[in-house]
Amino acid sequence: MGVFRFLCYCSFVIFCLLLFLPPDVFSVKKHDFKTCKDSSFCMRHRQLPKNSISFYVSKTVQTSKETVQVEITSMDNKKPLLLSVTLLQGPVFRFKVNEVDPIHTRFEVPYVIEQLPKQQTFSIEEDSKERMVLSAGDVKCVIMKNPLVVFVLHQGEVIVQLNKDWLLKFEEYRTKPMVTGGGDTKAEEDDEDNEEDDEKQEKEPAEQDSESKKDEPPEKEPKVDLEAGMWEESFKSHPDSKPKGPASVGMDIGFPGFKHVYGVPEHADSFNLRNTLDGEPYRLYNLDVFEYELDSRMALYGAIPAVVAHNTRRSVGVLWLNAAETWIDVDRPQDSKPMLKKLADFVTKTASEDLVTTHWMSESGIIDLFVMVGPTSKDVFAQYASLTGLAPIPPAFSIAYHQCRWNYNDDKDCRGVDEGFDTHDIPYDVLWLDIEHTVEKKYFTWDSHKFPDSKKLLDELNAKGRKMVTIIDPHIKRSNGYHVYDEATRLGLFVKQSDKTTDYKGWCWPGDSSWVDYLNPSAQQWWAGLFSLDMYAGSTLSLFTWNDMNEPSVFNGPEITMHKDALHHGGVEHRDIHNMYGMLMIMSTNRGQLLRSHNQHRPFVLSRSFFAGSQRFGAVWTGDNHASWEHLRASIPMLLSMNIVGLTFVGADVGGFFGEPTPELLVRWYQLAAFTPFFRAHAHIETKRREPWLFGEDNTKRIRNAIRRRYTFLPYWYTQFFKTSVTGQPLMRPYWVEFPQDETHFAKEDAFLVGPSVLVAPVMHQGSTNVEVHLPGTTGDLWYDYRSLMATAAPAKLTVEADMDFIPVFYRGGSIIPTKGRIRRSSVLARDDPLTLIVAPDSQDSAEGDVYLDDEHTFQYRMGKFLYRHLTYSQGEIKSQMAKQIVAEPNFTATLPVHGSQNFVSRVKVERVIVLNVAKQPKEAILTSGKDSRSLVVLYDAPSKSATIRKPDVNIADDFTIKLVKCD
Ligand code: NBV
Repeated sequence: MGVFRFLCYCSFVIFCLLLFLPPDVFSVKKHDFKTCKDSSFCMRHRQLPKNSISFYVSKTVQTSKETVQVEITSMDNKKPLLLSVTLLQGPVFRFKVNEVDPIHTRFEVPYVIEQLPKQQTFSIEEDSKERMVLSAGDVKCVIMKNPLVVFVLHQGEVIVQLNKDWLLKFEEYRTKPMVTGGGDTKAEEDDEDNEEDDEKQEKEPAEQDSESKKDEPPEKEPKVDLEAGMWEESFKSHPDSKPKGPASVGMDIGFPGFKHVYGVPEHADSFNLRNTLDGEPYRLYNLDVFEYELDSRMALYGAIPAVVAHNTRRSVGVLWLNAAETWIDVDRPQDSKPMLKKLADFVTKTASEDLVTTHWMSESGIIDLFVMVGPTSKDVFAQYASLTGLAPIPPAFSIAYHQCRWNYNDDKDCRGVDEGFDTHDIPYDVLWLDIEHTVEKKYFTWDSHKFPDSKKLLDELNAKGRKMVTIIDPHIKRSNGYHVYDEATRLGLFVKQSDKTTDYKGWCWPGDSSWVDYLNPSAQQWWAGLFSLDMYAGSTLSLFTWNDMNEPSVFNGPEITMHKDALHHGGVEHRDIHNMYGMLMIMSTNRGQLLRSHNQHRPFVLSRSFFAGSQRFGAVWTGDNHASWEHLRASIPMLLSMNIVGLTFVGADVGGFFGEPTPELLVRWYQLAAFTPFFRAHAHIETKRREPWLFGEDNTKRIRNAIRRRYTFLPYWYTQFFKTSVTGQPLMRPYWVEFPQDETHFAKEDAFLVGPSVLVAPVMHQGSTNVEVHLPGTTGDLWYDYRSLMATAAPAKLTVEADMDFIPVFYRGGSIIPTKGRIRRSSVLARDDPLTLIVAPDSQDSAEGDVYLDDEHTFQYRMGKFLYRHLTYSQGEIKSQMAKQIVAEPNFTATLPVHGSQNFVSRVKVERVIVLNVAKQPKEAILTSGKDSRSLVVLYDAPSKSATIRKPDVNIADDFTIKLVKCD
């Protein structure tokens, strides 16, 4: 035991040393992480030949107007499973497959579906020997009975097909067979060199019984023992005792008529998912991957098992609700498959020849599949939000700029940085403290030498409207006398080892640690209580939280995470909940922040790990990226992938966490990130300091401008955050969300839109001073250059000059964008500042937009204390009215939770309106608001054709019109 502890200690020390070596020396250690071949269930599913084992409907259990339940039986093992089909409002079809009478209860994911949408009724149009047809309005579900294949149709078009390739595989729990000799464990040596492992595997002849030989794949692949790893499995030196044996589930999901599928974050890969059959499947298994590599399907910190498929006519989405390790193959063959003849009667529209098939494989749990029918992408996003929840409006400070580094060392350092921003006239809202601020990495403590009076520091920053964030990780130092450890031990709130009694132990930053079991409702409650102001000494209401390492990261664990056979509340194996551990943590942290303010103040939590539904609890960042142009480029597809599956408040470390950015890279990073939802600079402890003013006058000016640009657009951002909070629409959008028919941009990932109206085409190549910008749309659509204010007709491809001072940004014709022009130290100080409205008319000389305001930090808006104004422009006349619906979203409207209330007292005025594309100098403008009618001065800039209406000084809460008067 002593030797073991010593060895553990040595490996921990080596691990830590590696972390501090100059980052360039290392790149990702691939062999620390599994490939599909190292994961026995992945192999068992992946090697299933298509159309080899079919299921058939063996019995109808229940049919009602709301649910159909049938028993389905595999030709292979004759064991029945229960398939139930329901239709939810959306419409969303839900398909569940579970064992009929399992020997262990199979895990069903809690907390993600907050409130199930209402069930819809359907009629059973047909129930014959061949098939059962469920129908409701535009949608149908056709269950072909033998072999079992399920089709979802919308308006007569097949949009999703389940089990078309007969890849449905469900490993029922069973008792372990008596093994004579040998065992089935394929223990591997703890080799440093993975190639040796590979060789060894290939040399070992696979033992296969007659049953598995039947399914033997074609000779081309090296033989793999498919029986191996069923009852015990090891990776490197880490055994997995698998007490319940094999329990995996899998199925193919096809999207006929689609060529493009997106989603399943988190991967550092292209936005448009690739064909995986020539390599590894996409893996979802939350991991702390040191120096992650790009263009890779390796798992990263977070997992959302959902995809959206899109073509020129429609979008459709699926959510595979399973929190266990999951792999997804994507097959996009060139040749099309003929439609099943028997189905042809139902198909009124024929999809194109395109077909993308995905193959989902999870280690345990059940199949719980939601098919979001669309038909527009905006419908899919709303349907996804109706299942997994909406991202609430964050406190306004959190969408401004954040300054972080590992570490701001002490009180003096923090004050120095804070003053630096003031001296250099750069706004910022939040200063972050990493792990070094604690006593020996004991979270919820402050090192009193470094921070003798944290409250004073917090209060002084708060006086300038600024907040702080401290890091709180889930690993708790095993140290008697540390209140968090003592209490969690006493109350039994840690995850347990597989022996069920001892607390799970591992190594992390504090050394010997245990992990809080956030699945346990008592642990959630207790954790939340730790944030109360009297429990968290030295904290105030202006201190917020960063949850890192919550995959969870366990330095000496398998793949640097927790053992799968560790046990959670209720005897649930870690294997079942792994991908949602991080979400459970931030859920509890979020609850803690709510509790400490008696539900008065909006929480802010940043998390590295995430799962479907995490959007309800906080923001997420893309982890430890690198100061390289490649990582800058990768940030867009990564953030877009998250945004289209509900995770909207996301960003990447500005400058790159590892390594040293050149000043040019840093400037370009700021310019791009100012247009991403979460905007934070961060750096590794070993990097040189990189506060914005350390790179020479010119670069300070450029970074200052980039950050100020963020502050200028904050009213637009805040309005978008509000709209996302009621509609579930992405904040950062790929072109196809706004231009669904423009196929040329379906794979685009070097430019994006913020909301519907602002297009961003960043500079992401060293030395580049121009960008090729594609302005999407059809003839008649217009775009306006942010700098020159000049209009360009779409569709267009133009080379836009982008010297070091700017990146190309365009306003969409037809929109009105609220901005604020005054420079303050923080967003809070600008709360009552007046607005500048930018009117960018379309070719019909009309535009619309909106602006949302509330107190920016409480929940009063839920009681109707907010303002939501609808702004319109037509033929020289601007109008502001109370909005009753979410507008300016083509094809999508959502009614407000509280109809456009005027209860909120606003001091915000409109100080300027800039109307673009005005052909001639107007004479004046007439403002009318209630009884007030005034003439306003209009300045005209002939080269840009922009008319600036000066000082309307009307409160944004008031109804008003401003009319441009032409010269005679
Ligand atoms: O807490 C230290 C870092 C943190 O700065 C970073 O942002 C996290 O992603 N943390 C990871 C642990 C160590 C990384 C090498």
